[in-house]
Amino acid sequence: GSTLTQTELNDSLKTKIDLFYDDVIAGLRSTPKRLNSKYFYDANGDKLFQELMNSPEYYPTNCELEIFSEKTAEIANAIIADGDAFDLIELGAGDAMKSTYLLKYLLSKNADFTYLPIDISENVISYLNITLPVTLPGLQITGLNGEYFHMLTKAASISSRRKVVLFLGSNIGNMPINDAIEFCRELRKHLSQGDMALIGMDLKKDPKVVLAAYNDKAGITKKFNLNLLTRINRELNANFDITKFDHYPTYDPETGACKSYLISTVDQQVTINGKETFTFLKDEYIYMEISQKFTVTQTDQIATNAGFTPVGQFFDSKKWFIDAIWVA
Ligand code: AVJ
Repeated sequence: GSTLTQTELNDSLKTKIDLFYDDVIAGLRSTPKRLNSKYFYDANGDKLFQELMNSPEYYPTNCELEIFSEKTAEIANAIIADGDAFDLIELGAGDAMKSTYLLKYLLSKNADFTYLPIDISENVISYLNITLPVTLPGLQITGLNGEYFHMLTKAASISSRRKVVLFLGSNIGNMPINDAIEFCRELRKHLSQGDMALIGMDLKKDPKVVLAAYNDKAGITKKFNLNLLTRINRELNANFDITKFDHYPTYDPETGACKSYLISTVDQQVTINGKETFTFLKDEYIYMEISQKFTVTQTDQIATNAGFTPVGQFFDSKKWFIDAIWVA
């Protein structure tokens, strides 16, 4: 539907900085302390993630790029379906490098579609709105800046065409599995029968390979985590001393949960905005991020659980990553 839910309405009345502040305070007040990895991506975080994607250990992006460059036609044919006009919506589009393969192919086949990248970053959306029509002549693009479900509601209000939603990069893995299922249910609610989702998910593999990807030798992942503390210092007027936190990444091959923590190396206090003080004991941790790894069976179960039917599976040559197509 095109009406905002009460939560969407309340959230849209708060400024981004208020939401960030509320989330940080709530996370640091909880036991154990936690921060939300969705806040990693300020301008510096975006830059660090780009660096990480070029590091030898971080494999997921390369695997998914391989899928999109090698299986472009198969993916495109699966989403073109019966040739009707459609909206190709991408949640968290970033630099859209993977989707560009697909967009280029769809244009070459004269497919009738509009590309609607959604991203929380204003920079990302204005960059895509300006650059993509140049790289991809003839592309119809409407970038949407905001929260995923707010913008999905907006997308539905401007067009009633069939929807194909891309959610790539194993961004879904940044939620615990139950939250991921809830997220997919919510996605399903924003779609109509016959709409599709194309979801990229990182698969379980040699635990050493997974852990190395989140513990790179150059220390980019560590900087990436610490950058959130720097962001809180700058945007929320806090005084984290980032030299007094250590990065601790873990991977549990049993559950597939890859988690990262920042460990306080001393007893210390941090104040936010001159009024909220938090005590960190030596060795106390802040839970920063989960990057869940899945079995192929689990990916089907998530689809079914959320009210989708899995209809297609695309893998890289090492079978380290899956792009799955689900029909609503
Ligand atoms: C792009 C958000 C899926 O979890 O693998 C990379 C982010 N975190 N290294 C991931 C990330 C640490 C990445 N996502």
